[in-house]
Amino acid sequence: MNASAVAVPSVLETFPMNDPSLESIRAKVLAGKRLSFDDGVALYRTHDLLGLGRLANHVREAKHGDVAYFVCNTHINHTNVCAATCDFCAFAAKTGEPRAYTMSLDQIFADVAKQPKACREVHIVGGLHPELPFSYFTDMLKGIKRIRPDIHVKAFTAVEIFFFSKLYKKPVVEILQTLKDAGMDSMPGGGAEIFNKETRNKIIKGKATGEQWLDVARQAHKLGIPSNCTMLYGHIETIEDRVDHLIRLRELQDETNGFVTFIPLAFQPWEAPSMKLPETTGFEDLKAIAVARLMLDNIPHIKSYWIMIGPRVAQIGLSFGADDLDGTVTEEKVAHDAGAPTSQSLSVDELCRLIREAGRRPVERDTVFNTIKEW
Ligand code: V47
Repeated sequence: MNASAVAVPSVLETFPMNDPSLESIRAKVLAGKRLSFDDGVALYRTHDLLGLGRLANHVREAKHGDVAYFVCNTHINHTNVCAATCDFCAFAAKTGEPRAYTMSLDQIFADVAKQPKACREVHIVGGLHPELPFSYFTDMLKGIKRIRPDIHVKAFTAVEIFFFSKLYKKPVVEILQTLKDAGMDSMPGGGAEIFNKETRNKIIKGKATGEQWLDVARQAHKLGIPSNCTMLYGHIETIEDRVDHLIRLRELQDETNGFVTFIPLAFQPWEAPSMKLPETTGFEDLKAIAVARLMLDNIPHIKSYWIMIGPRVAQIGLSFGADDLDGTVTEEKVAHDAGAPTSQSLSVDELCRLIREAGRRPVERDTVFNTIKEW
């Protein structure tokens, strides 16, 4: 700063919090200090949404200024056949059910081939299919790279990797290395749900535990495979479960620095098989984004996932801690099978409009946040 310039105090420094229980957190945020478990609980409990937003926005702007990111991407959900039973999941089907499907490799390759040149990322997630050979996955990756060597393949959640390790009787590290060699560039963050064992066991049968999910992510990061992370909220989890989940992600990130983005996933209840619960509210969705930004001080990006919270709330999320809107997202099935009322995709123009109206600068990125274009 030039010697004669006067430092202007930020909004956060100037105005006290409406909720006095947030005052000590404000002091920590201004000092750049790490927040505790109790701080996380206080943030979730507050009704001062605007105060919470101010705190989160302070951190968001310190990290990313006025930029908001998006990616031109597409989703491939190669199979919905799944050995696990998750009460919240309307996507999964058992073999033999009329709605069960598995895409052939040729169908997958045709889907990739029809993507415009501007598409930078293919996001691949499927059910835990107990009968596919491992070569289905390695051939899938190699084939996609043959068709589009320039496209980033973000494929297979930690839950799928753990399942492959059991099914094909190979250590996780070997599965990861083989998939990396075949073309897997990074991993999506799904399947984390909620780590707390008691809560997880009530809603999930037959898939990786929280510890196993974290261990796969750890091993991936050590092999140089970056990944995202998620938390499913708005079901039976408690506030303490949510804070515990965020802190476990933060601890792993201290160890590996391999997480790129955190995505809060709002429970989509409409077609969920055995969870009759209301949809999340705008208040809860914005809190999930803001608390994540404040607790996850070491994870660079927080996503406002318009597919699950709708473009209207996602846009406001850009002032509550989020710096990314995900992307154009064609062909998404997990949320839409659960009845998500959002559209199947947004155009670049629509994403840019949402971002500009929120007072941010739209920047198109690749999966690992290299800038493709400032719009
Ligand atoms: O793994 C399943 C969750 C995940 C429901 O990494 C549900 O960039 C809400 O992980 N309501 C898939 N959530 C989505 C996902 C994701 C999305 C966008 C970007 C990235 C990324 C990852 O959705 C599943 C599961 O955790 N899920 N059913 C439901 N009814």
